[in-house]
Order: sequence, then C-alpha cells, then structure tokens
Amino acid sequence: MKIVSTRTIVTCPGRNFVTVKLETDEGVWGIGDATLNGRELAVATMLDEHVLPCLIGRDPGNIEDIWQYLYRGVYWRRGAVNMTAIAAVDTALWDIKAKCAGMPLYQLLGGKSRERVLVYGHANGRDISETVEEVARYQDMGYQAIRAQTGVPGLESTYGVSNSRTSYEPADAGLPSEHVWSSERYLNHVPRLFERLRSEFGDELHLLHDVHHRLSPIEAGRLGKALEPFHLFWLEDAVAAENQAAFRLIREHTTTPLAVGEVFNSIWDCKELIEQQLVDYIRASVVHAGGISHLKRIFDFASLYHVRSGSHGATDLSPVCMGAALHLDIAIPNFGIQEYMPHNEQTDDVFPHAYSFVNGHLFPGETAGHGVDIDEKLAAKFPYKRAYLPISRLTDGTLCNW
Ligand code: GCO
Ligand code: MG
Repeated sequence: MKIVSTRTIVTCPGRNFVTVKLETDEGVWGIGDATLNGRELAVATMLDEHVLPCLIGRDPGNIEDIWQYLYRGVYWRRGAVNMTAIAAVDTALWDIKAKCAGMPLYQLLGGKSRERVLVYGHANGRDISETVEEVARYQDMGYQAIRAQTGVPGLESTYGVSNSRTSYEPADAGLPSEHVWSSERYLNHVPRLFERLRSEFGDELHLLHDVHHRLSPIEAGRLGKALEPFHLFWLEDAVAAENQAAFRLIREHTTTPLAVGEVFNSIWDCKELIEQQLVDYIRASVVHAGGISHLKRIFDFASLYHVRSGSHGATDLSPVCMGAALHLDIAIPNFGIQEYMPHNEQTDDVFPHAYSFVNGHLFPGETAGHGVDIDEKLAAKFPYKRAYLPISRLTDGTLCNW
C-alpha cells in the first residue's frame, strides 16, 4: 500500500482546527489533528511545505520508520510546531492501519485495560457561589471528577473563568487581550473555594484545579499544603516546567498530587519529572506530543515510576485528537484520567465521531480506526480566523506566565 495523496484542512467552526488527511492507493484514508492554538498556520505551512511532500509513495504501514524519518531525519528536533506536525501524520497512519485491520485502534495498542475512560469536566464561576452551582450542574450531568476554577476578588478576569457564563474559550480574535494577575490574591482565595466545595459535596467527588503555570515553586508548595485537607485529585501546572527540577521544591512541601505536561512536546520534557517521581500525572496530548507512537512511549516510561496519564483535552484540541486519545486511554495500564470539554455543535458536525459520553466516562466506540472523520465540504464553510491566547501581566505591568 502507498500514500498517494495528502492535504491539510484548516477550518474554524467556532475555533480553528488543522487536520491532516492521508489517502492511499487502496482507497483507505486516515486523519490526524495538527492544531496548535494561536499558531495554527505555522503547523499547516510546516506540513504543506516540508512534511507532507516527503510522504508520497511511502508505505503507510511503516509508522515507526516514518516517525523516525520525520524526527531524526530533519536535524532540527522537538519544538511545538514540528512535533504537532509529526503527531498529525502519526495519528493519520495509525487510523489507516486500524482501518485496514478492520479494528478499533485500541485493539492494535494491546486491547482494553478497562471498560471506560474516566473524564473530568470544567466547573467555572465568577465567584465561589457560582462555582459551587457549576459543580452541582456537572455532578447532575454525571461527572465524577470536576475541575473547579473561580474568579479572584480584585482581579477583573481569571483564566479558566468566562465572564459571560458561556463556556470558557481563551483564544481572542484580533490581537491578544491582556489580563492582570496577582498570585497573592489568588493564593489567599483558592483554599476558600475548596473548603466550601468539600463542605457542600462531601469527600467522594474528585476535585481538580489548574494553576496555569502562574506560581513560583515555593508559592506552589504553599498552595499544595493549604489544599491538603481537601484532598484534590490533582493540582495542575503549578509552575512553568522548563526547569523540571523546580518540582522538587513543591514536592518537599506537599502531598497534594501534581500534574503537568499540556505544553510538553517530547519525552525529554518529562524525563526528569517522571524518573525522579516529581509528579503524579503526565498531561501530554496526542496532538502536541508527537502522536500516538510518542505519547505511548511517554506513558510506558511513566508506568515504570508510578506516574499515570491525564491527557490534555481542552476544546482547542480537535475531536480527532480526542478520539485518538481515548484509544490510548483505554489501552494503557497506567491511565489516570482524561480531560473533557465538549466541543460546540458545529465542531461535532464537521468531525463526526464514534466516541460518546455516558455517566462521567467516555467510550472510544467500536468503529475501525480512531473513529473520527472530517466532513470536508462542511469544513470549507468555516474559514480560518486569526485568534490568540491572552497575555498576562502583574499589577505593575510585568509580563508573567499565561
Ligand atoms: C487545560 C488548559 C487550557 C489551555 C488551552 C491553551 O487545562 O485545559 O490549561 O485551558 O489554556 O488549552 O491552548
Ligand atoms: Mg491546563
């Protein structure tokens, strides 16, 4: 079998998505997600100009060799744009292989290690009472794990919290918006939220919280310690993780479980964190960490050190990434949890998919391949719109981590 045609499809059914489609001489095709929020066309250009032309005539069955060809063969390694492009090709190749085998992808990854995939949803409120209402609403929808975020008094807006009570979407049209951040105000406020949530909802519900890389290691230690009585499932992205050793300081101060990795794109970004057991969950995703092949390598490595998976699943990752992630989630031994933010209706129409949500869990479905397709005609009706993630500044104007 040979790859005979390739293309990149950019569409914006509410937000931008980039998709790779590979077609073979036997009429089987596969698709992969190539979306990198705020830098979408960089990946599309990388694919169109540099990656996809090298695939014509290759046997799509040689997934590992094609991965190595695109990674080692180009001299310039790693990087979000590069690894997202490789991820898209890898995901499309696994889709083709599973379709040829007539099996859902998880069968090729070793079969099911569990019956269903535990997911967490997002409850956000402008203040604590609104977050409490939202957590109750998510519980009513069947969620057994809920990420809780709240607005911080004195700060006009906070990441993760929509000002309009619609579902949260950080990317802005036009140039990036700028938000003001104060770690001190945040640190004083967040423990109050979780104290209230435990008193309202009891001990059983899994509660998670995302810090979005905002704190210093010692501040993160303080937060983890303050949250210990409310036993979080995890505290996410407490600090930026370029300096992996920084997590040691957090660990020295708290037993709150730590999660990190949504901006990682390679096993080398997680190596020290995993090997030294500085985190409990690794949150890398299929689309940003080199595809099914590389993410499985990361999770297998993590399994040696009691680190479990918790893949990023925000709405800026397309349904193609979600579909592929679910096959990995159901197959690997060290699955932890999967993030799930449902896409809007238009996105679901552009990307018909086999996965389904039932009672706090996702099921990948039994369709051959990863179970997600793209309606190209419909996709063409939603042209690309430039959008950026916001910028964050301290009260004195100093730029800080988004
Ligand atoms: C999450 C993430 C998102 C990111 C977004 C950036 O945990 O889901 O932190 O909220 O901000 O995916 O592209
Ligand atoms: Mg996050």
